[in-house]
Amino acid sequence: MHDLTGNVHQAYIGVGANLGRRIDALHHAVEHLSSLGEVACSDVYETAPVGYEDQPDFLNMVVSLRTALAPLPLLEALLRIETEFGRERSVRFGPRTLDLDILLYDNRYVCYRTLQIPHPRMWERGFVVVPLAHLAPSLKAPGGQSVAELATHFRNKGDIRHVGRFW
Ligand code: PH2
Ligand code: MG
Ligand code: MG
Repeated sequence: MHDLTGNVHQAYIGVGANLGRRIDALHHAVEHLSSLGEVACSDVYETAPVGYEDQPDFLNMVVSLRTALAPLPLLEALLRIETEFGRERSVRFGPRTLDLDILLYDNRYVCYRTLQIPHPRMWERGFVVVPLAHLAPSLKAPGGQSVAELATHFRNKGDIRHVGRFW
């Protein structure tokens, strides 16, 4: 899988699931992301729903993906992985069997109609920042804090519970 340059890019993918067998969804995600490049996985967290609150708790993790895919082909590949797992799109922020979001892609800013990178809400979401801190603790968030520092503000509030390391 190569972009026009053949270079490898560092992407971080947010993974979430809150319907059906949630751990199977994460397993499906890791297996298929592995076919797009080299992966490294954060620990898994169980998190209270953010945004639309009347829905089950999520399992969340972040996957580091080193891939030659450019942003839009990567997005298309992620949507295919979601659909293969039976994802249907209905309520925005609502329940989903599998959600794969591109959080970061190198140091790039991308703004297409269908894709914005960095993910526009990632820094305010503990379910993203806490697992990201496993993979990229010293990366700088927009306010200048490291991801590790930012993660401490979200931990220990009871809405982000450590489940364990599966991969
Ligand atoms: N995803 C959303 C909306 N709310 N809440 C949690 N805890 N975890 C998610 O992955 C999540 C959410 C939209 O994608
Ligand atoms: Mg999402
Ligand atoms: Mg999504």
